[in-house]
Amino acid sequence: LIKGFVFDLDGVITDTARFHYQAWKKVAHDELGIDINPAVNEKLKGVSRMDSLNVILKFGGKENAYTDTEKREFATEKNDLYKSLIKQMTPADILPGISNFLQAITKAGYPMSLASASRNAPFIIERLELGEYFAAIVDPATLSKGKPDPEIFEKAADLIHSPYADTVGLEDAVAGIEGIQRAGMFAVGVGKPEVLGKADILFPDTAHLDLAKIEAAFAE
Ligand code: B16
Ligand code: MG
Repeated sequence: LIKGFVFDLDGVITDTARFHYQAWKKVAHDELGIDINPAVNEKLKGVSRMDSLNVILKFGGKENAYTDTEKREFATEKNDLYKSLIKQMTPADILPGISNFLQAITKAGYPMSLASASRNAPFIIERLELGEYFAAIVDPATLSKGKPDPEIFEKAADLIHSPYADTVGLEDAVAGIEGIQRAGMFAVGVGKPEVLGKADILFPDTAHLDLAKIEAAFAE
């Protein structure tokens, strides 16, 4: 039986990827002389702040051009810009169907926690006014490895005392689905079959998420 749900944030609960992209695009252009494109942006999803910077530097052929101190400054500048963008977020930025889905899970009595790589996740949850639904949020500063390592999902399940085999994880990224499955959990994908074909159950978008279907697929 299902004992708990662990959620990714960006791409499942809200679309913060567009703000990450906007902030990285400016810092990459202004500070690094690198012009990133949507294909690079795809590679930043679910990846930590520093790793995102490294992806961009590699794309621009500048992976060894800066000291660690300089890199930290670029990351801080990006985050300051990002924070000014997410300040404008409101509950209207919750993805379609998510509010109803969270309500249904709560009504069914399952605890939920957040497995987001973002250090800004608590602030975003507050802006979206979804704090009441999540019993816990993993602090990514405590992680030694990023997705697709299962660590973040295991911590999220531990925080709500949900045994891994009885936990359902939701993700929109390949690395996230892999992490959920490596943790021994049931993976719910949100996205295209070409990308997320490995998920245990797949929904084309958040509006189609259906708790009864997940429970039935889990019980199979
Ligand atoms: P921050 P998720 C991830 O969120 C984003 O997808 C990724 O683009 C970002 O770099 C990462 O959080 C770190 O975010 O700079 O705010 O700490 O998909 O794991 O919810
Ligand atoms: Mg995501």
